[in-house]
Amino acid sequence: MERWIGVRFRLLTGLAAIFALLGACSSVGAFEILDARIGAPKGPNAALYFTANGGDEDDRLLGARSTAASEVQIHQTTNDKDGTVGMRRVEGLDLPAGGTLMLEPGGFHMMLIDVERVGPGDEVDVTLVWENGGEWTIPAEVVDAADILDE
Ligand SMILES: [Cu+2]
Repeated sequence: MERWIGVRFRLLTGLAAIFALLGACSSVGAFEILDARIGAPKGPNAALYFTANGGDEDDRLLGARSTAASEVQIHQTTNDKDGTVGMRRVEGLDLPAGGTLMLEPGGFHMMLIDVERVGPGDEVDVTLVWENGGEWTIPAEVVDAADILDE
């Protein structure tokens, strides 16, 4: 009897933990996406940043799309020797099992090309395409670009 209670309690605790996780972030199956945010665009393009925590298997982010943009590309911010800041397109980004992939200012970002007119407080759905994890649509909040750079 005591043992049965112990097992049942553990099961309930596990379920509670799973529901807490689901409520806190976009987490399906093995890995999770946190803190998805878009810098409010001042021109035709906008940058999306997020953190992805890997699951049991290696994965790779292959690309993305959004109904709010004509195209979504993976970019890396570059710094030339003369101090010029630019960016280049990247084919994909690895998310190792148990590892973390961070898209943040000065590093990697997803570039929303020809994005709709959106401003702080708006939410944009972006579908991320993973090699093993399939397609995930996540909501990304549009925030003031200055707030992102201040982080
Ligand atoms: Cu870019």
